[in-house]
Amino acid sequence: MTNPSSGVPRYTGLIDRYRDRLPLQPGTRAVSLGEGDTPLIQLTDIPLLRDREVLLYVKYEGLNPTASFKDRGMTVAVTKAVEDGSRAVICASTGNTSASAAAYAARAGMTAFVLIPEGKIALGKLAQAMMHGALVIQIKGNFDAGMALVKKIADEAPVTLVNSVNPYRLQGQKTAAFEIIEQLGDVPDYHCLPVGNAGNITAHWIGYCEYSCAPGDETTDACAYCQGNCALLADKVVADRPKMLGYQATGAAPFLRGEMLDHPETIATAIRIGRPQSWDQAWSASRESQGWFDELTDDEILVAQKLLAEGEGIFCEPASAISVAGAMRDIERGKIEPGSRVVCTLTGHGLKDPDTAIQQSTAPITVEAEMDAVNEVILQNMK
Ligand code: AN7
Repeated sequence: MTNPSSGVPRYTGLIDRYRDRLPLQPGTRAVSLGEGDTPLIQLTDIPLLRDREVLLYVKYEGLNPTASFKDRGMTVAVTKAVEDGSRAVICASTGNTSASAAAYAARAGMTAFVLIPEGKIALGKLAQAMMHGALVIQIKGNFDAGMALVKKIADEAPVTLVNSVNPYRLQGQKTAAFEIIEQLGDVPDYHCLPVGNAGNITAHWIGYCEYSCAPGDETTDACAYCQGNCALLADKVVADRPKMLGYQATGAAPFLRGEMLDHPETIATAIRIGRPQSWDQAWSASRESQGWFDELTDDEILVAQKLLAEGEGIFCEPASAISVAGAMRDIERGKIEPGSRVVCTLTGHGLKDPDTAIQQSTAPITVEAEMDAVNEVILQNMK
């Protein structure tokens, strides 16, 4: 549909936008909430970036309909589930997947079952899953335990698993890489992501490979996911691919330890994951792109979250801030060279986790409702 006053087609979500690159039947109606088309914002207030002449952009995925990147994968997974005649979806989640699954299931008129680790998901995410009418099952165990359970249940019961082991999730999420290339007009040199279950770094690599590949090119591990989509275009969209940098919280860093962990712990509950499902694929993305994994402490994560919020006006959740924390450290160390163009994905909105935000901020000042009292405080605090 075209807007009569501007002539610009109304944006109706990423399935309509990228349908020719998604594995859906031609006539299928998209289950969509208008996801995707998120802003790519350049950071402008950080002296280190000026010193090193690094252009750092954040892809603000918190501006998706349920306030995280999960909506990109969920629109495709739920559309496909409807196409297949499924009536219910199930997932394990550290919070954002459950919020997104609940919303898209509501949109599709399906039932959503979500398993979450008791007491370990941020308040906003819990509110979303409950409000959208999902059946919320809290388990006395972590995400990894929930994941093992839902995989078994989906094998036996007529419910569609919508965790990122569902290949349609990754197909939807790859569109973030397409958007970045279109917004920058080129590929970035580095792409920095938080890594939990490792689906998103895998999906981005699929997207970057698809846009930089043409029939007859050398085969890479990403070809296993591309499904021949490269052949849709006679020419490549871009010539290169970025180096993929994956960052994990120190207490939940299986990629740094080189093995799965049983007791992951971090304040960034979204990435409190010890047994990533896309383990092999994420290693491939890292190796093939000549990128790396690194780890950051909870304190470093919170410093970056605050820096973005106070310095740039961008509020993301703790797990998201790790991408900027990691990028800044690697720029400082020179691992990311001066003059580079870097994109960091801010995977979820800061409003998801109000508790962590309030705990690390200055408490509001309470005064009498009188001019003198308010004036005094203002004068004391003028910058
Ligand atoms: C804000 O919701 O796994 O490496 O169950 O919510 O693709 O897992 C969330 C993951 C990063 C990690 N940032 O992405 C879930 C879940 C945020 C997230 C990640 C998540 P993956």
